[in-house]
Amino acid sequence: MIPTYNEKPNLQELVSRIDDACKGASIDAEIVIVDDNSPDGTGAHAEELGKEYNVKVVHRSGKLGLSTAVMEGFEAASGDTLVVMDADLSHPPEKIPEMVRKIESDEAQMVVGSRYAKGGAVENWPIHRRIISKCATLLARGLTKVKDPMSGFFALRRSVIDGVELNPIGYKIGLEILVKGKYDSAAEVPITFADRKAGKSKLGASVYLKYIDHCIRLYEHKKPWLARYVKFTFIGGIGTVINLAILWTAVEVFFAHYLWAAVLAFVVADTNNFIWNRWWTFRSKGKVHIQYSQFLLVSINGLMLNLIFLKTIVEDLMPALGIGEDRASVFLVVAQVIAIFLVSIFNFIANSLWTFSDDT
Ligand SMILES: Nc1nc2c(ncn2[C@@H]2O[C@H](COP(=O)(O)OP(=O)(O)OP(=O)(O)O)[C@@H](O)[C@H]2O)c(=O)[nH]1
Ligand SMILES: [Mg+2]
Repeated sequence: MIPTYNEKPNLQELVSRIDDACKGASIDAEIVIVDDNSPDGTGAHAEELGKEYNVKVVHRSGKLGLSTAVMEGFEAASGDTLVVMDADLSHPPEKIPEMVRKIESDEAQMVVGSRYAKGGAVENWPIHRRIISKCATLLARGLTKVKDPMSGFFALRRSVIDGVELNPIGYKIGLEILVKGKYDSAAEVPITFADRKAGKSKLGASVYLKYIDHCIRLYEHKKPWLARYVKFTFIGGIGTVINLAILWTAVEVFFAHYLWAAVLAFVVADTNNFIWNRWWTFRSKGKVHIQYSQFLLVSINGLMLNLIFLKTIVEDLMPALGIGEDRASVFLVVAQVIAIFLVSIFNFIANSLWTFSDDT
């Protein structure tokens, strides 16, 4: 299964190396090329190669993305063991037999051609690309034990994706299958990843952002509560900064009473939290005004706890400890941070179970 977009200069070598490797290992391979109407004529060239090799070409109308190309290739392929690789000669076709053997002996149902397994390597990558790749791999750590989950070179038994809903927005379909697929064990075969032989890279900044978004969604799929709690806390953290900034400004600059300042800080920060949590944390599509009321109500209860806590600190604890005016505002801020932390746990549980319950 090879997705292609403007890969004409690489195709002849790729197909003949796959053919050699498979014939050498007595593997009866069908090469499926999914081309997105490449302007350089990759599609027609692939058809041409079909005269000499066992190549099936799927033509799509335009550049519809890597993941959906792979998914269409799965449908078009007739075999039971599927191998996905890039067309740019980054992935050594000579490793295909080893990967297929692991699947067919049932040692594993998913096999990744791995740059980061023992014996794997990357050739000629500039330092910034190595760092980006390592960071991206780190981000996927909690999703799978595979050391190179971002690899675009992988093999699987068809049953792994049978009935599994794959999200085509993801750029890294291999990672998606590792997370959602049905398999008992995944194995890695070390590969030396060569830089693309010819043609232009399709990597850009938006690809990285899409990857981060994809990872977050996969975490949500795998550990929904943990993922939502982390997002809720992250937004809460930003809300806390907003809250503290307003509290401080109101008290220090406008000489407001600290309780009124806390109320103002609460309303602004809470509205901000609501918007982000509804749209991002809970991806909710419920009725906005009802949810906003519920969210506020939850938060007001939280605020009650917050104010009782602050009042106790300021009016009982501080005089008892003999803390004077000079250190009062520092103490107040510390107390507020602790209060917000406790309240955030209460808020998360209440909003999950009540405000956004029908969407989660
Ligand atoms: N059909 C199809 N293939 C695509 C599309 N985008 C990328 N590809 C192919 O997917 C494979 C991987 O893309 P690459 O551009 O090599 O991405 P990369 O390996 O992350 O980055 P570079 O090797 O630096 O270019 C190649 O075979 C591309 O031709 C697409 O939108 N549609
Ligand atoms: Mg590549």
